Amino acid sequence: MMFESAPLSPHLGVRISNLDVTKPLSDETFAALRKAWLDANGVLVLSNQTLTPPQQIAFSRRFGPMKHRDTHRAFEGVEHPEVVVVSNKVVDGKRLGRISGVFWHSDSSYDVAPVSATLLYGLEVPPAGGDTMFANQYLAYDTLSPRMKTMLCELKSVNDYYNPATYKNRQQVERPSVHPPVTHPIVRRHPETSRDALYITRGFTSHIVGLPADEATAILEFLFTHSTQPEFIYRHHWQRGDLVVWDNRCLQHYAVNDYDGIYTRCMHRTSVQGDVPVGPGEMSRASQAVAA
Ligand SMILES: O=C(O)CCC(=O)C(=O)O
Ligand SMILES: [Fe+2]
Repeated sequence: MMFESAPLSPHLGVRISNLDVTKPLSDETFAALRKAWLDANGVLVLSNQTLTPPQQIAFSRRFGPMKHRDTHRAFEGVEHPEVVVVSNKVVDGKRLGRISGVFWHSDSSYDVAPVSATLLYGLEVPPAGGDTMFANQYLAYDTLSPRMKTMLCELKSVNDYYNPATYKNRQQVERPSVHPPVTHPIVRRHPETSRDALYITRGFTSHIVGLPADEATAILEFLFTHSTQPEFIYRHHWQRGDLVVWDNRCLQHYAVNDYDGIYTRCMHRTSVQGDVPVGPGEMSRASQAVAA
């Protein structure tokens, strides 16, 4: 057997317990790992890893081209531009990294081509708290009524890094010119599984294109609550050495900040460049155009 796997919750997540990702992985083993990740609806936990930043980068590259740190990020952390330090640690009076994602979101959904996978490695984890929650967005879509699905498949939303709902958390005084708002389909077809998932988040989705604000707010509020209900969630309690790989194309996540000021936490984060999101309607129109 290439590795042992065990489900983490009924609807998402798989733990791989006996694979050292610093060792050369054959294409066959990596393909099996990728399949396990997709089959587990996008949460892969690789336990007991010991990773230097170059080793984490090398493994992350197996998932696709690396995304470099955004230039606006205030904390450089380690010298590799592919690695972001996610931490509340203070060393010599300076913050080592930043805490991020303390709201439901999908990574970089405010970008035209958002990241596909994010890899977060737990170097120093609190003895309690500091969990990360993941919500299955295939299930969020599948459990809507047929009429709601039909309506949402035609709609696009506006996604904004400076969404007022979360902007207050960003400690920025003025809105810089980077990160203009972008539009994405509300229902996203996953490019690898071809399954449809909801693609809105309370963190970054601000409007619905073509709807008045009051209608959009009511629909979005319903979707935010529906898509993050407890039944759709796996809550990861970190062990030191966990490497968690999540799929932003079919998940939302939320970094629970219940530990800051009590315990320290330090993670290394890499992310993989993804595709421009495409909705089911756009797919069928594109295939009709090819057929015509
Ligand atoms: O710190 C975490 O658990 C996750 C933070 C987050 O949202 C991210 O790194 O994308
Ligand atoms: Fe995140």
